[in-house]
Amino acid sequence: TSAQAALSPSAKYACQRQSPLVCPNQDLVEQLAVLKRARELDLNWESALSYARAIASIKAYPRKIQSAKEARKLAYVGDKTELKVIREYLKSGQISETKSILEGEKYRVLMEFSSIYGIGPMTAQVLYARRCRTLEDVKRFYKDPDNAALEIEEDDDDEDEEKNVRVPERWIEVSLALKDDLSIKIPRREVEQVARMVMHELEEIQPGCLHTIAGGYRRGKRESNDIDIVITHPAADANRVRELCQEFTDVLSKKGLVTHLMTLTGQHSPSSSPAGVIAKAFTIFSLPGSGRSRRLDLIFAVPDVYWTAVVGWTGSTMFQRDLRLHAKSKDLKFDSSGITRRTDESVIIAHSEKDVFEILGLPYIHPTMRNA
Ligand code: 8DG
Ligand code: MN
Ligand code: MN
Repeated sequence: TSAQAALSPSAKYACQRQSPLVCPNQDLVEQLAVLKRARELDLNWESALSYARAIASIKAYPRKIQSAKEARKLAYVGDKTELKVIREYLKSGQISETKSILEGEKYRVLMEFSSIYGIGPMTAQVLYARRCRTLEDVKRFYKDPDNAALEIEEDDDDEDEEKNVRVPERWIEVSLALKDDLSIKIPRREVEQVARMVMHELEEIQPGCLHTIAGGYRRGKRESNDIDIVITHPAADANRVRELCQEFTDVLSKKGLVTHLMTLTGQHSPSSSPAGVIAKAFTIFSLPGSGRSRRLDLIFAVPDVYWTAVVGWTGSTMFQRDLRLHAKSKDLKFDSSGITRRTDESVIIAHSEKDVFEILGLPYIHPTMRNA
């Protein structure tokens, strides 16, 4: 089919390429990722995106790159800037700018600040400009009421859904307080354990729910930063989905399993999803016994958008970004809350994950190959 033919390492969109977790050019990719991150932290989005595209393209390339000529053939690698550093890497095994960035103080400080949930590059820059250099400085900064009106954003580029969501300052306080726990990555076994416990609790208030553990876990990452679970119930409408989300987080809170509720959307947030077909709870979950705090994202979806939600929340961010762009090129609109025709806004329902790809005219790509 034409969709199959489009599946190639040099295809335009990341959602048309197989991107393994670890690729033959992994070291190059990691050195380029430092440049990308540094551009993000400098608020140079255009350059960051350009590196992100080059990185995603290299991730899908199935052989070790031997020459600049070979690299130039890849989508988004032909640009002068990228090609120059790749040439340097191929010659010396090292990108000198990457090395100097990693040795500098500013990058290290901004990386640490932006690792706090709720602190994005913009806020990290403000904190740095206000002479914060350690997390202790940041804590002190937020305790001072004169500093209260900081511009705060989530480190998240989910363009369509989350545009208007501001992260409240108390998240940052919570994240700072729990920083030691939250910075410990979550092994797969524990992701599964938390999901089992969560679904067991859910069964008590609403039997018959279906779920998929999404996020990096589903892409095969051995350790995750948080746990993302997409949930539906065959008979739930939009109202019931919102209700369930609310009810369930209440129950988990009462039982002490959820210690903090960072945000609950889908209530009266018009930006979240058009018909309120998705409700989200970003929480902090405390695993009994271990006592360790973990970030847990619960996404409740009506059955009609369950599979688009699963695809959306499986990521990666770049894979999802290109799903949207690819859909747009076909006059469709894709996001976690569904697929619609741009011409008449009619809704197209996907009945499986494969269906999502088929509707978008894409070859199916296994979750472990979506690490663009
Ligand atoms: P990890 O850092 O959690 O280990 O990796 P991840 O699982 O890939 O990242 P994530 O921040 O948990 O996001 C998972 C995917 O969910 C990501 O590719 C984008 C997608 N996503 C949505 N909507 C939203 C949203 O509102 N916020 C966030 N953070 N991600 C969203 O579809
Ligand atoms: Mn995740
Ligand atoms: Mn998440």
